[in-house]
Amino acid sequence: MDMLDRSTPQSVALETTLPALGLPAGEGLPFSRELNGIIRSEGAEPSVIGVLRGRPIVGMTDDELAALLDSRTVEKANTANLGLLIHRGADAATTVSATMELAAAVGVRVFATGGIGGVHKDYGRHLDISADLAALARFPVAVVASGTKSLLDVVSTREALESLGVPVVGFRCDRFPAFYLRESDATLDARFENEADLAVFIADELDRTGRGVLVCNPIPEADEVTRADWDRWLAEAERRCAGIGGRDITPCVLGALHEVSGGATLLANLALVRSNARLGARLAARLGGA
Ligand code: PSU
Ligand code: MN
Repeated sequence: MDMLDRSTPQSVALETTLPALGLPAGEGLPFSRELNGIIRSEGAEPSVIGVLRGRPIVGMTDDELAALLDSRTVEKANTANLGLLIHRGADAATTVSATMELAAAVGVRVFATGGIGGVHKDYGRHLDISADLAALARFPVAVVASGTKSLLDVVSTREALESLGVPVVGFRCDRFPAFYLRESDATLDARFENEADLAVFIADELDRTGRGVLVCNPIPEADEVTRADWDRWLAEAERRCAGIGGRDITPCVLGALHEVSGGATLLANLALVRSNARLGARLAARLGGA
């Protein structure tokens, strides 16, 4: 396969579904530049991952990312359809699962994002479980995230990770975070206090198992949303997305939340991704021996 690899030993993978489909139009590129700056300031290297005209790229330039974000036909790629989109020469934004697969293919071991996909709530329709969960059990990448999006069934998502045998550890937290909220009812396998110790665990665990690790970093306290606001916003967002399913449900609910909350969930989303990029960079700098 024709793949462009610009990774370095200090690379932090970044996904393209977030800028392409998770943020309002026009905000993806400036935010990506900001993340790149944060990662470089910590001595690591940003590696934005996506697919342009059928070619996977690890370490997209700003111009390449701009082309992807401008593409009218951008598709959302997970591990199920990634190969088909490559085969068809498509433009594709990679989700957590597809980003992990491409990162692992070139040996990138750290990936920072917002929240992983998971088990959707039961709206009385059918089962919907993100490919992100199985990817964590398949690819040797440490994913730094603020748990799973609180619009999902958070406790079932945590249980599914356990079933898949994925270690779920917290950075300075005791409970599985729920994206906009620092805590959920679910627990973690361990708490880590410092980056050096966490980096050693990650290196050993990825080497030992060839599988992934989920590193949970809760949203900064100052940016957390209140439980009461959250419950209200989610109820309204779910009403607006009634009848939508499959790969379109997450972007729909995220977009509706941003509107219903007057932009508050968007600010929270950006804040937690920045924080995860910083932690990912510190880990990658240590893993890469910088
Ligand atoms: N987190 C965000 N915004 C997003 C996503 C996560 O803050 O847009 C994306 C990620 O790419 C994740 C995907 O992998 O949503 C999950 O989609 P699905 O439920 O269809 O697997
Ligand atoms: Mn799904």
